[in-house]
Amino acid sequence: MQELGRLEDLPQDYRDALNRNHLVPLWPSLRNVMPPHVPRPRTRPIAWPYQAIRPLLMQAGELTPIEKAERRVLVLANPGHGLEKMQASASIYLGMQLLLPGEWAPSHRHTPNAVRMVVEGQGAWSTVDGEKCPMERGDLILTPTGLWHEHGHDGDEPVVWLDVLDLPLAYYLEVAYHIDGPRQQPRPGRGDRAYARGGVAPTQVFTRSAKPYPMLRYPWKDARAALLELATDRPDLDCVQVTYTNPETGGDCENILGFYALMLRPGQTLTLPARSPACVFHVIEGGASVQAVDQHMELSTADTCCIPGWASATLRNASASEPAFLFLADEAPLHRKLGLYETRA
Ligand code: GTQ
Repeated sequence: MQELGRLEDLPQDYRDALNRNHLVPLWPSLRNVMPPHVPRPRTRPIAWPYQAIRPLLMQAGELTPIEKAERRVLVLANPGHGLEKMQASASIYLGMQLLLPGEWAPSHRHTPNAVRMVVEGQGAWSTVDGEKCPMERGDLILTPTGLWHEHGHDGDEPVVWLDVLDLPLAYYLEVAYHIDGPRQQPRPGRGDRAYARGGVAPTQVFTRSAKPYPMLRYPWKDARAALLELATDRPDLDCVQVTYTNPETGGDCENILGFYALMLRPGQTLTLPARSPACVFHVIEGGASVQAVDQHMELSTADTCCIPGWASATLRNASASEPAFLFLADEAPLHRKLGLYETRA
């Protein structure tokens, strides 16, 4: 490949003249912005053990009252992007949020899409668009773009959940903002009940759905049962995975990030091919190792890691007798919509 001219090859007075006129020569940077054949992600493979996060999060509970935080979150920041950028990957933000008994995280709505994956504790709930969603371990709760949401806690132990947002993308696009709102009045009706059974969805012929996001809570007990049944039903299947979908359209449950639950059979090793989107793994039950790029990450229950796009990953269930269950988030819906989605053998 042709070596291109460097900035240093240009006379200083010429470079100064470019600067003064807010102009930049492309050729010294061309190979950097479009490297040959494969991108060079800033996103690094990195793991955040829950054991390291939990005591610091509990300390935040003592140091910072909820009124001073609104959302008491420690952000899982990928050093490849610089910690201050608060990015796990190019488009994914991850945060571990703590709500203590009796606390209330006030109602607001914002442009970024969010989901919560409940990590520990009982008695908390999120009201999303007037729908009160109980938060139990492993539940996935959506707060899609523009919908009011608030979090409350009627239990007696700390509740922690993992927030996944497309905030880095919204911020980069200069569309990120929020609006504070009044306390919500929960109304009757729950999508997680109306749409509880795959294959039997409310008929859309006579009345169009009133809601772009008909299902806001995906109970873990249902996703777990689906995975176990799928594993039994399809012994030939390597990748025992379900996608969290919009039950009316069958498409991804949110527009930008994709969410999935994966079961590793006892003793299973699964290699996922390299794909353009970055991916997050969070262990709901059991333990697993993730090998990607030059990193080997041992994950226990409640641990989280991310891997860059364009890298294959090998997952291994740490147990020979029990299945392991993982929650996955990736940038695939975004890449597909942009026509940028790729897999590499
Ligand atoms: O719970 O609404 O981690 O607005 C970051 C921003 C959580 C939330 C985050 C948020 C929230």
